[in-house]
Parts: sequence; structure tokens; C-alpha cells
Amino acid sequence: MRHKHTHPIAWAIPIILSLLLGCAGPPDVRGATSALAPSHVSTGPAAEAAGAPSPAATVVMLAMACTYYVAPGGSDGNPGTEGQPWGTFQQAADSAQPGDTVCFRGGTYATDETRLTQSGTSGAPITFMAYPGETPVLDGQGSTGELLMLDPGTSYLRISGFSLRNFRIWGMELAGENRHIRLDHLDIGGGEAAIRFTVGETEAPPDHGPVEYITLEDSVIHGSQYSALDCTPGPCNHMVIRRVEIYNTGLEGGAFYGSDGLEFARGYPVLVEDCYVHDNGGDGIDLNSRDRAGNATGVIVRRNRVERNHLNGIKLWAGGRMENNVVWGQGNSAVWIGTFTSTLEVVNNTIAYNMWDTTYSERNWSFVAGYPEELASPPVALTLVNNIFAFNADPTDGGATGIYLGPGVNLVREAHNLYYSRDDGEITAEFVGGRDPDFTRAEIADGTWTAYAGQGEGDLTDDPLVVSGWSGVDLHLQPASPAVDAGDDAACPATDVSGVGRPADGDGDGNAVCDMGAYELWEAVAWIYLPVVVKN
Ligand SMILES: [Ca+2]
Ligand SMILES: [Ca+2]
Ligand SMILES: [Ca+2]
Repeated sequence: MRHKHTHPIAWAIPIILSLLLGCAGPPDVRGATSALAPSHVSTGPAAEAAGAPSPAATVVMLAMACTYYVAPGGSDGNPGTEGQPWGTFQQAADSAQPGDTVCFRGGTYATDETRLTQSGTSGAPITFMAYPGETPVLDGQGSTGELLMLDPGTSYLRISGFSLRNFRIWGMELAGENRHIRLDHLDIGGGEAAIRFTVGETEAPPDHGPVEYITLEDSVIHGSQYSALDCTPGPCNHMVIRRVEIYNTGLEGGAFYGSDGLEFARGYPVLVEDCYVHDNGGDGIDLNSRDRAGNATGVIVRRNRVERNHLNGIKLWAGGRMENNVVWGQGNSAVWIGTFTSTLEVVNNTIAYNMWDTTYSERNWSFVAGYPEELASPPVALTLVNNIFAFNADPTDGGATGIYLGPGVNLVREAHNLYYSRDDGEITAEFVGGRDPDFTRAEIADGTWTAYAGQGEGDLTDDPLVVSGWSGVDLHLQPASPAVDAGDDAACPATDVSGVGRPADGDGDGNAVCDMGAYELWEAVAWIYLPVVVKN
């Protein structure tokens, strides 16, 4: 600021930079979710341990005193002090008492199957964590089946900062009746599944009861042969999956096409937010979460980027809310919801450029709600507001595809959506009687759709003008996009998928209105008008 009086431009530049880089918008307007970079190279415990821990994480880590220590060169006959550390996770698991924090020095630990039988308490959990700034690697050496096994009932634990490698079956197993488990800053690669929640036969009650109040955050999961985060048979209740990257499930090693990134067979509530789920051989996020009577409440999937999964992108079988998700590049229907009696809310998602990659894609509707499968006409109460459905299915491969609404769908509200995939059938509405169920782009625009459905306020049928299409897909909106300031403010989430505040005045007319889709166009006002101010 001291140059202010000598050279106006000199002080204007840092202000403009600060506006561009942080003050008026997100740090990365082209990037991923606010806390997760698009490339796995720069995320996860390895990157943080290498020298860039977040300020918040540093504060937490330094505030926690280590009660005991484990080091690769340690011995289980030692007292577990910093100078005389233990040598194995098993010794730590057997020795730690409620309230203890066991710190693991960086390096590789040859690890056999490790059973965790000791629980913490609600006020005094047991913590197993990486020594601040270091990365302990639990290495199964290709022979260990499961690395960390929480016995039935083991509860009130935190496991933080480990890499799990070279195991044959599961990196972690929560056998059942495990509650209040916090998992964070983990990097789990390979095996049949990264984490198995509950054990037992599919479709049967779990062998040892449910798991509940489990949080997995700030972690990287990759290269499983089968579904990476697997709640089978469940139930998994009160689950939080946050800022987790899941990729290459079912595509590496003994590849198994049909493996999901995240597959929950039973249980709720479930919150999946700010995750990056991509390049998995099966579905991205598959939540068959419900109880045995078919009920589900509190299932929320928001602010995720779901890309290039080879089957469906997001599946909600029995209800839930999906909001602010970016869903592109799937090999089959991007969204498949409402197999059972459901209440579903679908708000501000961008669903585009699915079924384009000819190496794994099939052709189907881009979005399916209430398709007759388990039930002939599943009753689905559907709220569908502020979404973009565009360029779904490669037009050279049998033609583009619109959305499908089944015979049991009740449109609670359908408004302010943009449809731009299939000119002669943007919406297939089986619940509409007395005419062809396919509504064309022209029929949405001219009021025919509204006349039949009693909905359609604010719908658009123009090219959404995203930044770039296949194959370098970037679904941010161009400033000239018709989706800018065209959404419904009444349904508008507080931020977009990247954390940009909504609604923003993207068209610069002085009136901030919600955009359609997962990305809110950042307000352009600051850097358009600042040079005018500088001249004064
Ligand atoms: Ca699946
Ligand atoms: Ca806006
Ligand atoms: Ca405006």
C-alpha cells in the first residue's frame, strides 16, 4: 500500500490478485471441491506429511500429546516411550487405555492381522495416529489378509494418518457393533476392499450387528478389486464420508468390472460430501441405504464430483437428497434413483457428457427415477429443481438420451431445470397418461410439458454453454450461459460444489440469482470495476 501515492497500478495489482486468489472467490475457480484437489497426487496423507499439513490439522496434531510411541525399529518389549518405542500396531492396540494417544513414527511396518479389542469411552477415546508430519505405512507384505480388524463391539477409536498396503482382502474390517469410530487421513490401496463395514451374507442380517457413528474423512482410497468402501450386508447407520477420493476400484490388478467406489447395502442416515469418486469399474456412489421395511431418511449426497465411473454415477435406492454434484463421464445412467418407495430431492446438479467413452459406455437414459425393477411402479415423490441435463450419450452412438420418470413418480416440484440432450425426447414421463410419454425440447419450451405435468416453471432448453465438453470436460458455466442467474432462489443451496457462495450475480445486472447446475458463476463485479476505481 505504500506505493499508493506514487504509482496507482502498483497497488492495484496486489488487490486484484488478492481478489482473484482468495478474498472474493474460491482459491481455485476451475478446480475441485473446496478442500480436495482434482488430482490424487496432491491430496491425502502422503502429500500432507511431505510438508504441507493444513493449518487446522497442524493445530489438532500439536495439541494432542502422545501417550505412547511406536516406531519401525522399536520393540514390543520396550515401555513405549519416545526413546524406547514399541514395534507393532498390535502391541499398541493391546496396551492403550481410554484417553491414550499412540503416535506412530514414519516408515514401513511389516504388519500381520491386527485385532483391535480395546475400546475407548465417549469422553476418552483411544487414538492411533501418525506422529505429526510423518507417514507410518502398514504393509501386509502380500500375505496378510486383513490389516486392522475391529472386533465386534470395539468402539470410540480414532485411527489417523496411516497408509495401508499389500494386504490381500480388507485393509480394515469393522466387524459389527462398532460405534463412534473416526478414520481420517488414511491412504488405503489394493486388496479386495479398502474398508469393510459389517460382515455376513448379502441380504442377511449382519453376523455381529450394525456399525454406527462412523466418520471417514480426508482420505484416499484406490485400487480395490471389489467395492472399495463396502457396507455389506449392513446396516451402517450415522455414516459420514467426507473429502474422500476413491478411484480405480475394479480396474487394477485382478480387475472386477462392477465394483463400486462406495457401496452401502443398508442403513441410514448417510452423508457423502465433498468427495471425488472417479474411474471406478462399477458405480461411483451406490446407496441402497434403507432398513428392512424399505425406509430411508437422512441420506444426503452433496458437493461430490463423480466422473468416469463405468456403470452408474449416483444411485439412491430408497430416498435421499442429492445436491450440487457434478456427474460426467459415466458409462451408463449417470443417476439411478427410486427403486423402492422414495422421497427424493435432486437440486442443483450438473449431469452432462455421460455415456461418451466408447471403451466402457452403454446407452441408457441419463437420469432415471422410479424405473420398474423390484417394484412394478415404485412410488417416488420427486423434487427436481435447478439441475442441468445436457449432452448425455454420445450422439454418434445411437443418439443422445434424456431423462426417465417412471409410472409411480409424483413430481412434487419440477422447475428451473435445463434440458439439452435429445431434441425429440428430453423427458420421458411414464406417469403422464393419454399421449406419448416422450416430451420433446419444443414441448418443454412451448408449454405442452407444463400442461401435462403441471410443472416446468423456468425450465430451459438451450445449450448451457459449459467451459468445455468431451473429452476435456469442464462443466463450469461460461459467462454467457443461459443457466447463469436462471435458477430458483427458493431451492438454492448456500454454496456451490466448490464452496462459492450462492446466489452470486453472475450476469452483473445487480441482482444475485441462483444458477442452474452445480457451479455458480463467480461474481465478475470485483475485477471488472476495480480498474475504474484505480483511475480515481
Ligand atoms: Ca452397484
Ligand atoms: Ca448466479
Ligand atoms: Ca443477476
